[in-house]
Order: sequence, then C-alpha cells, then structure tokens
Amino acid sequence: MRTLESGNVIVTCAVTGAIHTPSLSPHLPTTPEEIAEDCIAAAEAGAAVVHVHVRDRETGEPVNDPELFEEVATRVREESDVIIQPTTGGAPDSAPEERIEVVPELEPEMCSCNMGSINFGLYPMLASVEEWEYDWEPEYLESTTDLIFRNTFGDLEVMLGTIEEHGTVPSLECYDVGHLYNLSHCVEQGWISPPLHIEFVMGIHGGIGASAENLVHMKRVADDLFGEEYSLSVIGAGRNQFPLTTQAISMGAQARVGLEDNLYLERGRLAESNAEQVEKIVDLAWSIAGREPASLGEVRDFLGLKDPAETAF
Ligand code: KMH
Ligand code: ZN
Repeated sequence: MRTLESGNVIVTCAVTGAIHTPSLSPHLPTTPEEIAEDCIAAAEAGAAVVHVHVRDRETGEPVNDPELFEEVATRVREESDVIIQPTTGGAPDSAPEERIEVVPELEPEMCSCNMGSINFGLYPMLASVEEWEYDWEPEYLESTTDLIFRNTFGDLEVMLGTIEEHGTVPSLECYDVGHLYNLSHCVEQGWISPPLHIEFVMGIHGGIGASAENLVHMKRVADDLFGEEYSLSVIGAGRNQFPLTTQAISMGAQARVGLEDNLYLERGRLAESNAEQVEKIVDLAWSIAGREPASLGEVRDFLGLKDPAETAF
C-alpha cells in the first residue's frame, strides 16, 4: 500500500450523498448553496477532498443534474482550493450513462467510480422516522428493496474509459472483496493503470460487513493484488464510520467521513455539520497516530492530479 512520505492523512468529506433523506437529519445539506458551504467548511476543518452529490433544490431528492454539479463546484471554487470529487455513483437508481455525464461536463481532478454491481438496501431506515417531510423519501427508501446498483464490466469499461479520457483520477469504490478482483480484471484489460486509489466502502446493506477483521482481510487481498501500486481510503457506513476510519488511520491508510456515510457525531447525537465530523477525525488521527491532515499540494502530488486550472469550472 502506498502512503504519503510525510505520514499525513488524506481526509475526504462526503457532504450529502444519496443515502440519507432530509427527514433523517435537519443538518443534511441539500441545496447547491448548502452543499457548497459545507464543502468549504469541511476544507477549512482539514478535508483535502470533498466528495459531491447533488440534490433537487426544492425537495432534496438525489439527482444527477450537470448544472447543479457545476453550480456547486463553481461556488466552492470561489472560496476554496479544495479537491472537488463529484460522484459517478449519483443516485444509485439511475443508469451508468447518466451518472458518468458529470466527468465530461466538469473535467474534474477526481471522481468516484464504483467497482461492481450490488444490492443497495436503504429500506431499513424506513423505521427511523414517523413523519416524512416529502412523499419521495419513504418511496425512495422502500424502492431499494429491489434496487440493483448497476456497475457491470461493460459499464466499467465505458466509465473508466471516459474518466481516463478526461485526465480525471478515480476513487475506486470497493464494497466487497469481489470488487477488488473486478478492479484487478480492469487493470489486466488495460481499462485503468496503476497507481490506483481505492476506497473500501464497508457496512452497506448489500456489501461486506463493517468489522475490523473484514477490513484487515480486504487490505490483505488488495496487498496481494496490487502490492505497492495502490493507496487506500476507508468508509464505514452509519455507526461504523469512526471505528473503521480510526482503524484505517492506525493501519496507515486514509479516511473518509461526512454526512453521506453517517449522520451522527457520536452515539445518539446528530452531527450538526460535516465540518464537525472532519474536526473529530482530524483530532482522532492526531491523538491515536500522530498524523496531521495532508495539505492540498501534497495530495495533488501524491495522487497525480491534473492542474485545477484544467477543470471546466
Ligand atoms: N455512498 C457511498 C456508500 C459514489 O458516490 O460513487 C459510496 C459512494 C459512491 O460515495
Ligand atoms: Zn457518494
């Protein structure tokens, strides 16, 4: 596994996502203004990368609208030099061709790329709210009973090809051990070349469970497949966020936090902002491992990102 020479930690903040709905937390940013503000505050708190989804500005429903992505990116860029990483996972119920459109549109430094198809069950969250603010919320969560988050080999060839064509570096999202083998196949096919930046996504209902042993196992498999040719960041869904990201930091890897993955700051206490979670992981990284947040320059060098001036926003 590759790490930064300084030993610093790359903190990514995923500010809104497509998992949670507005009634689950009043602090979830949904409008382009709120999403941009949270990105800027997360960067000020120590995040080098902000992972961005967009939502309908009236209802907060996850969408893939390129104009909204552009609005968010432009607003962030006016105030901050942070690395903007739009999602190509988008709303998980939308087609891959629609989800990838953001890459030619924004020509971003980074984007996400999901390394396999999985069930993506959000419906267990239906039990946590009695009165929904919007009708789409329970319908959306209920619909995930039959959701396949589609990322076939054919899709991956197209997505990785588009990403490479635009000089964008993908964060390769692996939700289970098999996704690492999918990625290895993509490397063999020449659809992507090392060094790779991999992100383990653990604890999604449909992917690998978020245990300490599973993280060690996935890293062992990644080490076998990719040796020193990959860097690693870790996501823990829901209450697994801080246990898994601190384990990752102890293992020398990088960490992603943010309200996309977890709405809470600690047990029973909602995070009041994305920045609060970034502050918490920055404090933990220092106290448990003596690691400081990586600077933007060192992350850009380490991941081999294009010049931010070459983006289209
Ligand atoms: N929502 C996370 C579980 C993406 O946006 O492409 C994974 C993710 C994927 O952030
Ligand atoms: Zn995402």
